[in-house]
Amino acid sequence: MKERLEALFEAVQELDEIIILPHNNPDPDAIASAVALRYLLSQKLNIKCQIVYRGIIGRAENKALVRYLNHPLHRVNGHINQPCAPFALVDTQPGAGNNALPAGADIAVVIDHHPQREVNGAVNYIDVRPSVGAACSIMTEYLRLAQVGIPSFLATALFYGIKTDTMGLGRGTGALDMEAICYLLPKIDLEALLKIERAQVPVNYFKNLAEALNATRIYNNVAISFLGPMQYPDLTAETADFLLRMKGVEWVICMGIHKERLIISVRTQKQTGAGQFVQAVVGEQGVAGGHGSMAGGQIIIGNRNADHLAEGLIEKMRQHLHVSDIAGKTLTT
Ligand SMILES: [Mn+2]
Repeated sequence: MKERLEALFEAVQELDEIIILPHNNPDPDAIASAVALRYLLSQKLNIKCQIVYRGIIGRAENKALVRYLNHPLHRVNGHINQPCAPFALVDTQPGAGNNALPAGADIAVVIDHHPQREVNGAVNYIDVRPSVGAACSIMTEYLRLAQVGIPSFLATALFYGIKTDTMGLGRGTGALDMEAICYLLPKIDLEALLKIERAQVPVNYFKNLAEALNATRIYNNVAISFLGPMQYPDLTAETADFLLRMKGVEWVICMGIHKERLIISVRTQKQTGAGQFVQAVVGEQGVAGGHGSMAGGQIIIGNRNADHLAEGLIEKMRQHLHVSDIAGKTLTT
């Protein structure tokens, strides 16, 4: 374990500056692991770290988290032009298609827990552990190995990252996650955590929720909801999390349109299969990936009709989940 930390430090020790890049539309695991890496590298090696991301932090809880952390991430539009420092990717990888990494960029570090991608080009240091439930658990391990005291704000963020990425400390939680949780728990600011988790939502949230429920169709143990145009891209993830609580439902798929993209979120009560499922359905049309029980994908709509595109995908999903013969039931009428 200690070798991992030494190898990480060796990979970056010559650097004065590093750009930390989480995946697009970063979730709590991506946000907190980016902040943790910045804390580690700046405290131990005095490296200047800037965290940048593409997309939108839309979910009220995630907005509350970045407020609590004092807005540590800088948003970039489109691609990052002329990067002046090498990148450190967290909760994503080169080739995953869900980050703003410019082509040909220098990559110093990759720390992730998604299935390993083939890497073209040189990366100084790679730590990809798909068996771990959250990137925050890996970052907690590094901080502990480096004997950096974890301040309460960071412990709170890391804990929340693990909690959300493992569906409330349940699914996909392994030994390293449990170790991290036990270590972080006495350090967290419970009041702040509660404020983040119970963040107040805009009035529009309830309109979105009503529309999402109206759009949901149930096919035996499968719930599918096509939300149409959305105000922020992680609304599909939020809705899918919510619908998975429905009795009898084992699979949830939520789709919606954000700007030029069709966004897909998949959740399942099963321990495995969500990542493969979304990859099989999306195929060459876009990018997709994820873990055993939570996954997602995106397709650039281009000059296609978005509704037709979504209908085609729903057809394919129903076939994959063996519910193509089942008539969909509405939820609200
Ligand atoms: Mn993650």
